[in-house]
Amino acid sequence: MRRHHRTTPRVTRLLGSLLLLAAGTFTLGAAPAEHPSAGQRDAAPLGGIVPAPASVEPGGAPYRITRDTAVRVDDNREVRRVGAYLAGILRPSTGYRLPLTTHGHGGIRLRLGKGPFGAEGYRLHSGADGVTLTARTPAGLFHGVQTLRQLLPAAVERDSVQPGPWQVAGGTVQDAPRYPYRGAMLDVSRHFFTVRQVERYIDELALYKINELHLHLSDDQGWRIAIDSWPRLATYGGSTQVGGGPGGHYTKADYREIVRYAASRYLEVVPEIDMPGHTNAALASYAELNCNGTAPPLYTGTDVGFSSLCAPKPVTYDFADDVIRELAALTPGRYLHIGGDEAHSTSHADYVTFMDRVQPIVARYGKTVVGWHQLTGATPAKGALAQYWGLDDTDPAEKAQVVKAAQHGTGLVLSPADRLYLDMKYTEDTPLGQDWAGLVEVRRAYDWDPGHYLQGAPDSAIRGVEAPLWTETIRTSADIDFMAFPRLPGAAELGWSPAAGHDWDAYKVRLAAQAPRWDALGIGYYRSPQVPWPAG
Ligand code: NGO
Repeated sequence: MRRHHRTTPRVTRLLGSLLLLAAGTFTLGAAPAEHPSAGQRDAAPLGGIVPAPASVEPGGAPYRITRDTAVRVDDNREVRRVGAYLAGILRPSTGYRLPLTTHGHGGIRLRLGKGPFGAEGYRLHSGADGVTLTARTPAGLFHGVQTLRQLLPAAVERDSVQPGPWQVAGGTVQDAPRYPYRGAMLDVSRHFFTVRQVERYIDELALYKINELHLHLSDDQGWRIAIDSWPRLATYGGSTQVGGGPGGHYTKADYREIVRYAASRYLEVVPEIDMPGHTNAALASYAELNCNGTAPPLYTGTDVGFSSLCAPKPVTYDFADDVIRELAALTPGRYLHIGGDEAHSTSHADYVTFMDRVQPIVARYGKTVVGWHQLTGATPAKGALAQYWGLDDTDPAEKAQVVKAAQHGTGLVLSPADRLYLDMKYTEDTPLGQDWAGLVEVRRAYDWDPGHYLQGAPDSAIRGVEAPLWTETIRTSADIDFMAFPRLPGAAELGWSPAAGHDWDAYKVRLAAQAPRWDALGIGYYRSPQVPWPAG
């Protein structure tokens, strides 16, 4: 692939941003040389987006969306749906009709076509006559739409009519992700989040081309998904949360709605039932799941590592079978996450027995196992993914165990806690979050390479990255936003953009340019001093 934009000398860009900063009139975009006219003042230069596209060839006349613009789609249900989604974003702020049509020419065109796009890539071509997005799949078109969104002025995100002009820089973007797994996790157990709150987060994730939503559905403090064969899990086990609030759970209809909404944004839901530890909510709901036959009380604290399912008891596997069967039936996605972290109250032998018995259940119901990387201390099933959540300085022996599993075919999703845990405080003054893995400022979250993180792990084993948000201290959507922004877009870029273009100095300028968009979307964020935010 050609890399015109990427070869822009770094020094020039850096100098450009410094000059802008010095002038105190920071405008959107990384490369001032690409800011020719006043009408373009507020629009991003081609490529000045997050995550950075694989290749950008700026040039030619820009395209301006006007009241005569139509959104032209292939005569295909899904393409039409992506077109309707795009029009839904553009109509309120432009005030234009933007009709969806399969006829005519010019305007904004969404088409399926052949090309080097892979399953999720796209090409965006912008010129005087229109913008054309081409992809092999609707998912590719959807990601292309996110690029188009970011190329338009931030005011396009507002829900009332704005002045415009609505101009897209001229040129061609050719784009495809580095990794197939680009995830975010939301812990809905420690604090419960409603369907609407989850959907809000999904929309935020989609803007950055994240394609996996991992839901941490059970933990010591709450069981959040209705299971018909074990109804007390949700009705009793879900009846509280950290600090003792009312908790809550998803009915099957709620969960299906989340899955449907995620799919409409091209995200796959990865449900997690954490086992055999982190199970107090289940143990409290059913006495027979406990080795001693006695149900403990519900738990609303934040300690970890004290609970365990009873590996020697047959009923444990009936339970696991029922839960996995019902959850798999609700889940169109490929994966089912079985946790496996911090089983400190389970002996190693019991842990291995448990995983040996539970992993085949996941396979029986047609899903692929994902587990936290402690799973590599047992025998990961064929095709399983292990999610690494250690630190840069985790014990080399523990890392070696993960690397060895990767060499034997286990796929890896990287979530280093001192890089990608969105619940870590930014600084010691951050009012929310924890600091057990250290403080994680924006640069630290971005500035590492998933391809070279675990020495010795084969390239083919690295399936991608995931940014987990644990919610011991997180209660509201505003809390979610503050911890996710601005670190989440960095995680997304690590998963999407080519390693060759990774550059903090260029990234922080593109990141800063996102802030007016977050303002327009009502997303509050941490104004890290490491990022050259626009004034105001
Ligand atoms: C750990 C622990 C979770 C905590 C989280 C808080 C994993 C995989 N297990 O991560 O239970 O909520 O840290 O940062």
